[in-house]
Amino acid sequence: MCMIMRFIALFFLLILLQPAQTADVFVDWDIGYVMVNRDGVNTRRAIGVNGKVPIPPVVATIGDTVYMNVHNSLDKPTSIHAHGLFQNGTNAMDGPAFVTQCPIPPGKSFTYIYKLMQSGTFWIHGHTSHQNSDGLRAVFIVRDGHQSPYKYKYDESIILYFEDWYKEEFAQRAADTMDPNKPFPPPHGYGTGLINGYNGNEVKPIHFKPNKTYRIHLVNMGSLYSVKVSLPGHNISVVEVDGIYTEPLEVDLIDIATAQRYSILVKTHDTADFNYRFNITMHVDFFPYSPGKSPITYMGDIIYNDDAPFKSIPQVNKPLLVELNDIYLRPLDGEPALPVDRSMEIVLSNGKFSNGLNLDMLNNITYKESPVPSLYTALSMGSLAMNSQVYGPQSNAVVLRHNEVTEFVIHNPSNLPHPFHMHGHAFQITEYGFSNKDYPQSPSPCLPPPTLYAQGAPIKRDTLVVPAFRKDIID
Ligand SMILES: [Cu+2]
Repeated sequence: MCMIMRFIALFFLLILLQPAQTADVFVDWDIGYVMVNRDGVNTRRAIGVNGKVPIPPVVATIGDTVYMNVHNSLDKPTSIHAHGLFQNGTNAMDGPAFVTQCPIPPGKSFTYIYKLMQSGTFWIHGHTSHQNSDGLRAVFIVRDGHQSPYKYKYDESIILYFEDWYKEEFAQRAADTMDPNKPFPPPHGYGTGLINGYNGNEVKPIHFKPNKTYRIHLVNMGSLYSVKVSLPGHNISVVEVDGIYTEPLEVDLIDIATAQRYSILVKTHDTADFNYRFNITMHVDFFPYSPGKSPITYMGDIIYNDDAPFKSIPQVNKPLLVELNDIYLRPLDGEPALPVDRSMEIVLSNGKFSNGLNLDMLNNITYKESPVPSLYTALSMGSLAMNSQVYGPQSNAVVLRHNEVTEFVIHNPSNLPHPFHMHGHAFQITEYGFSNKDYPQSPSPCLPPPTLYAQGAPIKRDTLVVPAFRKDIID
């Protein structure tokens, strides 16, 4: 081979050895009604994509640009939100109707375009009229690129996602819940758990090879139920929450509220001598205890070897379950608690309105969509954009300044736990304690639980649960 040919060969070899370049990812979603039987009992109308429910996960890589073309084949407006993405610089692609865009009318299309600047576990769902609850939801995994700072190694990854499913469509369930003349919770409120899209009673096994490390993406896409996940006989190490990498935290059980996500690493046993089981318990704290309805426990198989017996894990040897709590998690980047520029209180309450409905309120306002998307108001009002009044009396707007650190003290003086989610941000969770706000349902004076403070770097995430009668402080 002459010298020039060698150069050419070397040149081609170098091109082949280049790390994978970022790419364009095209996703086509035709949103329409589908008749499905998801709970094994009832066939009902659901909202699916390209004629399907469940909707297959979307997988991309950090640095990719997503072109998500959405066509609306429903008879009502729709829009799509990628939950957990900051959309920094692409705010108009976030998806909530009348906040960042007008919804997509029936028969029309819209293309969401954004570059993926984060990696981890997310989900994509309808953000108009709670269409997510009727099936319009899919897991969204953003893989790390070659330049990933991620220090944990794993051999393979698995997705486990959870949904709740009901006989009635969401609109019916919401009307019953808001009707003060109907019992709460509504008698038909108990749902069926779905695991990886299918009835939890028929959950497919997880296949493990010996001596490997698996990353399991856990996603709760449900609308009411929290999900407790455990893999008895295996150690669980949490390494990611809501797209934020964490210092590894060993736990026995993870309780995942609606819209929350986790990645866990599981090291498998050295040999394939035994098979195991995993447990998924779905629960809603405000439903009266009724085993088999709430909580509902589903059991799945962990198969190492089709011919091996199942290993029973004796309860006596089991140490006290360590339930995961945000306050014990640390972000991998070690960012300390930010110095606070200003503090605001958010108080949750519930009231009966002149329209006869029972509605929840934040700071005594029940949210109503503005006629104009708030983002458009912000972009068209000039200096008045800093005045919260211009966003409409019931949009309950709070105007934040760029790069200012705002502390939110979120009070939940009600008797129901509530998840809170913030679009476009991951917030630090710095304190967690008993709310001193008056509320008719506050428990009779007894010793309140101690206040917990984050030690060192507080965890950052985009969805947290404020338990009943508690407050959380986030920055
Ligand atoms: Cu979101």
